[in-house]
Amino acid sequence: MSVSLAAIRRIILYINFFILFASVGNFHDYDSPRKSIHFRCRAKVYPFLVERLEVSDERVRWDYPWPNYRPPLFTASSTLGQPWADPDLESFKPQWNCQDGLINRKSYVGLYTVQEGYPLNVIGRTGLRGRGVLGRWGPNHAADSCVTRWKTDENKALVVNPHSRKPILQLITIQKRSGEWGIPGGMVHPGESVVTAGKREFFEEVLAYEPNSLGVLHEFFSDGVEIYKGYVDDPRNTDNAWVETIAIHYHDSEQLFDSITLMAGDDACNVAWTDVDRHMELYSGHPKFLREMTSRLNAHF
Ligand code: RP5
Repeated sequence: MSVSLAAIRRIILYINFFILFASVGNFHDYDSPRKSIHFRCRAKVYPFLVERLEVSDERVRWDYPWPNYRPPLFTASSTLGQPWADPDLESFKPQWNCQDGLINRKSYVGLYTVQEGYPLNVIGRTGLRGRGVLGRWGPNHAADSCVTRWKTDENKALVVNPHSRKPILQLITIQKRSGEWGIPGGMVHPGESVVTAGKREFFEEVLAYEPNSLGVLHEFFSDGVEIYKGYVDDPRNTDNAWVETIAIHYHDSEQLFDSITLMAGDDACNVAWTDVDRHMELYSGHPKFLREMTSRLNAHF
């Protein structure tokens, strides 16, 4: 049996992500927004076993003086020459902070600084320079689709949490190949709208492009509510490249999903309805969306 170089590279990448996520753990402090927005992207180990320079909470902000700050530089060779990735900045001069042809290089957070030709992370230091494993310098725009339903018992009655006395929401989650669970989503393609990207990723990862579900869900997906727009505490972020997203909430109040079989596809290896509460462990900055969706519907959290 022969194994291709690409397959070996892929396996190494998954192992690296597994080590990364195991070392990061699931930190989300709902009572300390400042910490929870820029925590995972300071985890020591980065894919390919690159190590970040340690950045303490008070040193995150760029205006905190740190004259000798010179973190390691890393841009994964696996991203070089890919159609979804920017070229090296030596020869490539993108239009920062604006719509650059089909690529949106604006940040939802505000204007970011460009220093010596490199965009600076709009939140602050991460302990790593370069583009890491991300495709774009500056903001990498993503879209996330949060699909929920009420949890019901065998008689179709709402299941209520005995402590909060509020009904329990269930959310469609996918398991990434790294082992972590998250909300279906992915990067916005050049020229694509965020809403279209969110739907496309959902159909790829949750319904494995099942064509019959498209018709049933067409109207459902025209009725979403934006619950988050901004920076994501993604473990892949660096000082010069970071993820931002728009998360859209779709609630299935008409039990449309009762007739739909979930089937993991694309980069998801499992898909499931999961009960929502504040202890839920989710990939990247996704725990942030849980509070919004539960408070919108006055559900248990
Ligand atoms: C997360 O990474 C975003 O919220 C989005 O879900 C995801 C996009 O990255 P890929 O899944 O496309 O790698 O930070």
